[in-house]
Amino acid sequence: MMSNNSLPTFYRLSAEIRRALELNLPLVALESTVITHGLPYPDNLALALDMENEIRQRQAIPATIAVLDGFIHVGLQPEQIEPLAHGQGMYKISTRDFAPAISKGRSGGTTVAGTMLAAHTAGIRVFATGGIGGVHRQPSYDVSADLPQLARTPMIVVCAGAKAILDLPATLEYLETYAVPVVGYQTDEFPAFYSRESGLKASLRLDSPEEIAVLAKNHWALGMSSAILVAAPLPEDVALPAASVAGAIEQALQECEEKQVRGQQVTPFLLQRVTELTGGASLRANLDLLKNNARLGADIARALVQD
Ligand code: PSU
Ligand code: MN
Repeated sequence: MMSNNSLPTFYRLSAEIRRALELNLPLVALESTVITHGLPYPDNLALALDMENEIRQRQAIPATIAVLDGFIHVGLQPEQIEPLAHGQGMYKISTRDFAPAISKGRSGGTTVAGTMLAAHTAGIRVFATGGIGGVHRQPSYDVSADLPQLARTPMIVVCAGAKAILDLPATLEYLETYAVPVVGYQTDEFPAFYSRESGLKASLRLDSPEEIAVLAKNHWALGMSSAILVAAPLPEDVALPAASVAGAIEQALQECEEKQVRGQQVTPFLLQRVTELTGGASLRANLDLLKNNARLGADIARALVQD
């Protein structure tokens, strides 16, 4: 169990991560539900390794987080990422699912919420992902555990906004209520994952990693224990027009309702259907924005350890 300076026994930090924490080197956490449930094989495997490389090229250290045989791993070897990418028997592990996964010795990918919990416990302050979960448009009550975790975890989370499968205005209202500043990175808007615009405003615009680091330090100096959500629009050359994605989203939502998909299957079902219905362009956009966020995460992590 947790004692002074030590983690619960079911945590496994790689030697590289332990050393980086001791020396206060820039670290960027990465989630793994995007590997197990978010992207098809083999793109998911290539992507996981590419994100790590992008972070290393920017003089930061990647900490991919997953649960393997009931242990929470922080920092994975490529041979530990491989079975996650194959996906067979892999659980989707959000905050609710940690204790069951640990108790039963399961393996799986950690969601944004799950990754935040583990990364924060390990002492990591920056996390790069693709899209966060949020308030769903339907079924009638479905709010991702990502939102309450953002409300209670002092970390910087870099994303490309949230997919328009969600109720984006309600998602932003939730973040406002729970004191999570939403930073538009080099934009005034909250981006909508495949599209650079949503028509909704971010809380503020910041144009550099250094300004984001200062904002985060001020936020936490105020006694706040919530996250800073940095929303970076995906690169222009891979962005899809919002109108071209809207039809696919409507159809996916309708099928979700007809098939009565519920609980933790809702998000993977919608993501997969939207990907199928929009074809290869959306997959390319998804991979590019993840790498873009990894680079920004590394730059923010470096800014955060300076001074
Ligand atoms: N959005 C994406 N891709 C993803 C996810 C969300 O565009 O892979 C994953 C993330 O891991 C996120 C999770 O934390 O889905 C949210 O699932 P739920 O809505 O069941 O909380
Ligand atoms: Mn849900």
